[in-house]
Amino acid sequence: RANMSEMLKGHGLRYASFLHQKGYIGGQWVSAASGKTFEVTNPSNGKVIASVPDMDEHDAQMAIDAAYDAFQTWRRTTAKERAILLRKWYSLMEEHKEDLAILMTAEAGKPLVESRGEITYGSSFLEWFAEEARRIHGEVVQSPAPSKEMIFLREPIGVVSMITPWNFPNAMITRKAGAALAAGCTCVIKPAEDTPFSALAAVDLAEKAGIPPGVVNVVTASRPNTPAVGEILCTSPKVAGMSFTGSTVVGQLLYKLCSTGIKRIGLELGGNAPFIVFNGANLKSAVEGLMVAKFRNAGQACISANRILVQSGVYDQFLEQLKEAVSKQLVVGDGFDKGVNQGPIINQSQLNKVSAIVKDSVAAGAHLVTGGNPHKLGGLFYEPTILTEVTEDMPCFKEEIFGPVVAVRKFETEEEALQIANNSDRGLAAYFYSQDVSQVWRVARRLETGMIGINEGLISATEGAFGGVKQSGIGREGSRHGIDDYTNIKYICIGGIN
Ligand code: TXE
Repeated sequence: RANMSEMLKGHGLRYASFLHQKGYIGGQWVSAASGKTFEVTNPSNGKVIASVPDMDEHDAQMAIDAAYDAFQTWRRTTAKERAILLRKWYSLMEEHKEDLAILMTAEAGKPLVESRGEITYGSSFLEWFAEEARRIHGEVVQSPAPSKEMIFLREPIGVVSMITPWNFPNAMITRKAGAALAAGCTCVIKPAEDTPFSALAAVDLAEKAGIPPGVVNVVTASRPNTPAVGEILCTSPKVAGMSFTGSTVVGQLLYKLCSTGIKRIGLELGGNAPFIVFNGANLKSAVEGLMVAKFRNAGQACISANRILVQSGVYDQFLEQLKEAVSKQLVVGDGFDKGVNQGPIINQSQLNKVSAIVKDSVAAGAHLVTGGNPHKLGGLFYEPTILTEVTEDMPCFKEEIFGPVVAVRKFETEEEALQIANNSDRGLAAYFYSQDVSQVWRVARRLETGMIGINEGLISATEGAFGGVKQSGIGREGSRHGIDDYTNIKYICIGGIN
């Protein structure tokens, strides 16, 4: 650790104390009861950053107990009190942005500019939900009889378990925890095993902001221990709900586990976003939009553009401009190096997945325009890749690639584009470029996704309602709707009024 914190200091880390090597339960920084730990590595160079506790279901139960006890008092705080604490947490996160970004780049490999951007995005949820906390209103509705009054109260659901992914290790925590705390819930967070330090550093600041012990807890666990931890987080009678961001297959598993206790569940799962460029579109802005929607975080985003559909009238021109942008704009390397804008793939298993998708698609007849191999830097780096002549049955169109690979297909008519776009069991995001107003509405209405970017490649925003349809998930995060998963409506009927 000494070496690593020295190394991180070299990158500008001010407070080595942010590199927590303990879990956080009931306001205490704790080891696993078993004493076991696991190592976390930097995906840019494979070096060990430090170790964190390898907690199991017993540790998770302690965290649930702490959250349950804390809920009894936290639920009775006023919205204003909670808003003040959330705002304090937000300010501290802003103040320590650079340190948080350094930790994130070290464990997630993201270019430092992107890590800074994520902390800005992540902390913005705390500010947003600080404001929303004071606008969680009940309703008084018209009753069917003059002798009755009917009231709906909005109450916090209780303890919420949160399982979060490695691709946005800060924002996926604040987007959930900000909303939960605003509503009066408490939580137990199980961050991805690749990126626990961002979670622990965020919670360090929650503690410094004065958020009471037990309101936010973090349980770190290795892959082998994760299923048992996940099970207790879904099935403990003290848990009221689960909020998960990750793969569809794990989402399905957690959904099943939650069904036993009829727990509330929010799921943000994988996508397979179509990105459609129609004849007449502004090609310059379409290419710019695609570069952001595809290559941000090396393509490791659930709203990453996955299936690129280009109408025949602009196909050749678009492809030329795309090739130029890919060859000129992308600099692959260690996220700490200046000018780098494409970091490594998070781990070997994800790199294998990306490689296999490209290989199998090429074997099935896709044309490799550029890239298609591990990058010459070695390790977990992959070349920016363009595939054309893609068909719908190829892995690069059927699966979520989650890597820096653009798969392009030509189409003739709007109807054909819509059919291809909707021919997926996922429905998270879609993008399209068009200058035709009536086409804009037609296509927006017919695309079967939870979110659509029209002439825009960057749709994530605190104010936006983030979520999918089909197997991409349930519920919405961010926006004012982000609170809904964390509240119940209690209906009260008062009779005997004369
Ligand atoms: O996801 P996992 P992985 C997609 C993307 C990617 C694929 C696999 O396509 O290539 O999923 O990635 C925890 N019980 N997305 O394997 O396993 C795990 O510890 C309880 C999309 O990394 O779903 C981590 O905290 N928890 C996505 C979290 O689930 C379990 C982001 C996500 O990991 C568990 C990530 C279990 N049995 C991947 N198994 C998005 N929506 O942005 C794993 N986990």
